[in-house]
Amino acid sequence: MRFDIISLFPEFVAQLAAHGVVGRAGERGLLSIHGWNPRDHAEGNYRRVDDRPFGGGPGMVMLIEPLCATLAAMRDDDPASAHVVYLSPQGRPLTQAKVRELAARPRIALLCGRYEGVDERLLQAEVDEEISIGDYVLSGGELAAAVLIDAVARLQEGALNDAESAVQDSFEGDGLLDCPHYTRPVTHALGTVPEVLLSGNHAAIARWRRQQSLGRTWLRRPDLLDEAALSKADRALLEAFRADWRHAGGASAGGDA
Ligand code: 9D3
Repeated sequence: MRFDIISLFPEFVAQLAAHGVVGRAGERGLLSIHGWNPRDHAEGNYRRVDDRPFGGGPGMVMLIEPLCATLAAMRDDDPASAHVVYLSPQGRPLTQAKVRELAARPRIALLCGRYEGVDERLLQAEVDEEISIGDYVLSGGELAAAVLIDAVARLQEGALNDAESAVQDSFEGDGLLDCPHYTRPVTHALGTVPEVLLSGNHAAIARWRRQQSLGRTWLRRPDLLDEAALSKADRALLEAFRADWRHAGGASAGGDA
């Protein structure tokens, strides 16, 4: 899979992607990342890439021409068609379902805005979809691009080691949050390890983990919990978790809404 990053700081995105799972996917030949800087395709002594917005107001808007020239250079380098994504606060929120969809594409171009954004006409003509990574304000699209690349790269066949296997992750598996994890020592000033995990009873351990996943999802992310879609066994585990929670003095507000 090929990523083309269009950004005033393309080496920043490439650097973020040089480590961990993404870096290894690159080394394994599963992924290549190419950076394109509109500044290199801007005209004149000042190599302007932005200008003041028509209608007035604060901030600057990225110019059409340097971006058109950048896209032309990118297509000249490889004419294979690219799915063009504009990273912006106005985009659809990135979800694991969207990540899966993007991971199946052979080539994605990521357009990163700076300043107030990009001239709307360029977006209309060149962008296939607009994506946000969440409801908070970043300084530009570069970190969002790095997030998207990381999430997509780890779904490439062969990118993960066994220990990192994607199927067990929240969202990737059954849409529940992960259960708590413990390692040595068994007794510590900070507390002890739940007994069931030391019991050697694999069925009981699996049941406990499932219950913790259900309970934590109910407490922390009730929006992820579609109780109607749970099996009868899951609903019973969750009901028992709630009973324990109330018994331990947990606020009833948790997931009762
Ligand atoms: C102070 C700037 N804003 C005026 C209300 C608008 C604004 C413009 C550009 C806010 C942020 C940005 C830069 N952000 C991104 O390019 C961006 C982003 C984000 O800020 N949040 C979540 N996802 C993304 S993807 C790209």
